[in-house]
Amino acid sequence: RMEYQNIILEKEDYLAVLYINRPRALNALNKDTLAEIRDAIQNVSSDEAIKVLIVTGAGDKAFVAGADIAYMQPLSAVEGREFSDYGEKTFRMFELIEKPVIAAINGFALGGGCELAMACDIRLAADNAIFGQPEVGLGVIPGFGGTQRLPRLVGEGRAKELTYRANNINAEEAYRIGLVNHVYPAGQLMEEARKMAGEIASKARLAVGFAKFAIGKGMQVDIDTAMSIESDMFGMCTSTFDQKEGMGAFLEKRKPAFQGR
Ligand code: CO8
Repeated sequence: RMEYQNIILEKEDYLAVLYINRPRALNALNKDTLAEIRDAIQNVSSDEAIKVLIVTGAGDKAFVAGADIAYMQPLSAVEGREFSDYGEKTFRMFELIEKPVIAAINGFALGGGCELAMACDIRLAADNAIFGQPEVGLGVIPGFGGTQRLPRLVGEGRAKELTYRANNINAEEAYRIGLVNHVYPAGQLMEEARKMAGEIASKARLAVGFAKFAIGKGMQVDIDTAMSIESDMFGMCTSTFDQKEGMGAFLEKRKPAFQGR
């Protein structure tokens, strides 16, 4: 098992919490941190007990203040392309694991930090969170998926304005434009994230995963292909114990006892 220097992975019961843990650099992402994040996602993915993953930043100031500028400054073209690709593929893993990922955004979510949050399924923000894509002010563009996920989340016009102006926005504005699902007082953020994780974990685990798969794949393809992905996943659900149990419990007017199979 990999020894983590830049992240912390905690597990309690059905929940895993991944802390990006470089508070000295406001949790900025360098290559080692990305490598550890990959390892943690693989760990969570293969751990059957874990039903939900929460991603947050260590300390009380930052979620993630971006990719590490000191690391990127001297990069060559080949190295820059490779670092962008490495980060993109790392964040894509959050979308590909068949378990919900909740970002608990507890401060600065800038550049690569905003991009990390956007790769999660659900975004919850502390009221002091700050979002932005400052890249063009540094002579680069968002390179960890931001040029693609931001327009998908908030629409092309708003994504272009945020990207070209490179201005920061607060949690309230992020909520208004649909970048985050909810805003909570900073002191309550983790409690609310855990509450949501608990609600999700009480449902049929495989159905939640199949729903994530159907939404994720379906959003990338034409509507007819998307519908057939949905019916395939619906068929997968009817192959599970939990579907017989869930519908059986309804018909028998009792609470379901899901087993996650
Ligand atoms: N990279 C490296 N170090 C950082 C970063 C960062 N992104 N952000 C903060 N730090 C460091 C600071 O250098 C400082 O270190 P030190 O104490 O050694 O001087 C420490 O963290 C604390 O930061 P500040 O003293 O600046 O704290 P403030 O409270 O004054 O300011 C801010 C907080 C406003 C968040 C400020 O730190 C800041 O503006 N940070 C940079 C934000 C930024 O521009 N992020 C985007 C980076 S670009 C990016 O993410 C591209 C992603 C795509 C990559 C594609 C691959 C090629």
